[in-house]
Amino acid sequence: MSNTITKTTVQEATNAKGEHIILKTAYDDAIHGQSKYAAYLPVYDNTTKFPPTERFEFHDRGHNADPAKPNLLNTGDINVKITKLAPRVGTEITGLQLSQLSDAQKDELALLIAERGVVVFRDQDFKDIGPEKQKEFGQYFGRLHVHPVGAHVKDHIEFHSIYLGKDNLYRLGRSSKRLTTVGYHSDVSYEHQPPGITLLTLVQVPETGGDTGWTSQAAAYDRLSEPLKAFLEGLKAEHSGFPQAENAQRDGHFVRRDPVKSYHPIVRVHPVTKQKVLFVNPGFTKRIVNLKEEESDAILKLLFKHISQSQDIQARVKWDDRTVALWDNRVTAHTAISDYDVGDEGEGLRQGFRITTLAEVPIGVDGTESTWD
Ligand SMILES: O=C(O)CCC(=O)C(=O)O
Ligand SMILES: [Fe+2]
Repeated sequence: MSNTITKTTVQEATNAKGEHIILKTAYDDAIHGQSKYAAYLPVYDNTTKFPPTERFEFHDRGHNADPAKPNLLNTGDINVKITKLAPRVGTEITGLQLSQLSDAQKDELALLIAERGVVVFRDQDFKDIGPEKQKEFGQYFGRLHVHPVGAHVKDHIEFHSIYLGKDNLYRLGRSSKRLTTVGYHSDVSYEHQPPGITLLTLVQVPETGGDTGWTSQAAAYDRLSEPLKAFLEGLKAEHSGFPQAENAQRDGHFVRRDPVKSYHPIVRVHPVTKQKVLFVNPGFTKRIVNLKEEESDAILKLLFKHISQSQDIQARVKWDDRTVALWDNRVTAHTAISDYDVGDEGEGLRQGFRITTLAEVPIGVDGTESTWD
């Protein structure tokens, strides 16, 4: 689907370094220009190119945490409430402000996110603390990812803008040829050092709908039979950023970094919890290396169905505009659920932003790392 259903303008602007750029806005300024969160609406820097990402050292903050998490979970504060979203995945916390957490609390949070897959904080002031503090919070957990093609927010290319409204149907367009909007994925898993923790918050939510779903890739692995586990543990799968870049190019979007592919272990070991997880997802995993095409297709189809349809290893979160979700892409896959009618005035507007941190080169059960060409 093309951009004709997105209201765009092209402006002369400067980037964060003060360099001259061409900035494409992807919303109707007449409607949203004055809105409180206009600074988080989708834009595209159509000038700035990024070189390939080079390998870097990653230190997982979860290593620093006291496994009992006394600072986060046992503060003695009666206002803090912690509940499980579902037995196998997800924890919800109220009574703690992300913006005020100490380093010890953030370390314990990193571990909790790894253990529970996703942690949802309610009644947060996070969306109002400003982009610099938001970025600083994200950076605590790892280097920030710049999406190779996605919409960002003005002056902050590390923020991935989430927006679906009548003036920008791009996200909907991507799924209009399919029966469902559900598409489980682990964020940009094609990267050589794919994301650890992603943070997502919404600043405007539809009347109802627009939930997000998570599935536990650790539980997905645990459910497999022992022979299938043993078979998959020796294999790698190709995760590709090429289709995403080709679609973006076809739709007139700027490709700021050349697409990459990685060959990641199918069974990945989390560096802190040592959990084994099934690291394939329908969004980006294309084939199993060394298998014949039909073998690879059949096994991936089985695994994708397992991940997407096993509601007994999933959790679904209903948003409000003071909710922040943080998930570990190494142990979960997730999907937006675009069930609301964006064409309906009362029903349809959803806006937010995502901050994504990069983690280690994935490691398989036998200690071998991912590879790339
Ligand atoms: O909008 C959502 O609910 C999730 C979007 C998503 O997958 C992402 O931002 O990574
Ligand atoms: Fe995502």
